[in-house]
Amino acid sequence: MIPTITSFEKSPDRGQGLARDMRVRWAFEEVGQQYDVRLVSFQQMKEPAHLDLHPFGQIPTYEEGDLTLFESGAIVLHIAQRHAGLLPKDANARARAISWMFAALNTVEPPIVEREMGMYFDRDKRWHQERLAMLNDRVRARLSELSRRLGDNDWLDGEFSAGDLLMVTVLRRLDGSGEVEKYPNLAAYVARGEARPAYQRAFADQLAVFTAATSKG
Ligand SMILES: N[C@@H](CCC(=O)N[C@@H](CS)C(=O)NCC(=O)O)C(=O)O
Repeated sequence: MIPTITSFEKSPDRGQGLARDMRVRWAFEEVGQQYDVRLVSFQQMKEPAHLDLHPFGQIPTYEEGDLTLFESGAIVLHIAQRHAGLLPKDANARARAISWMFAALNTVEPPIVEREMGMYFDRDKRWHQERLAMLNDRVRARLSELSRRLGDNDWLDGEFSAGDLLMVTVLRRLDGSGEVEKYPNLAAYVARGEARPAYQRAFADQLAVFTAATSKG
């Protein structure tokens, strides 16, 4: 049975691959699993049919037979556990790769998203600049720590894993800010992820959705 995921009908990122379905698409491509995509509008995401799949009314979701999942990290982990290619076979190495998945989503992504939200929603507040400075510091602290740990390695812990897949998508959320570029090894790490054929296929597919939606008007 081919799994079905949900994705934005018209992504607010204009097809830059920053929406969280990109991680899931990339994971599918890495392991060679076909998948279907059901596009949803912002309105549909808040309607009962979608809320049955996703309690918070968001994308992505995953459906396969009688299994429904939400949370991009849980979905990527499920794919990685089902197929070879995203988690090492050795039990300890596998546990470490899963630690990196959590680190990406639980330690590195939160300050990045907090900064992003501040930029979108608080620009007109009188305290915005002061808060932004604090949010930038928090992001920079994480980038500096991550850069130190990555060092000259290609990936975070041995072979490319689901931990790298999630970390690269998280760092990509800083595209255009110039923050990642301050750490050449992190910029090269993101570029290595983006150069993977599986990433490129996933990126092209989500961009095609946005392009089709835009041409329809
Ligand atoms: N922690 C969730 C976050 C999901 C999320 O924030 N999805 C965004 C798209 S990237 C969304 O659906 N936003 C619309 C909304 O929250 O109304 C995950 O990783 O899946």
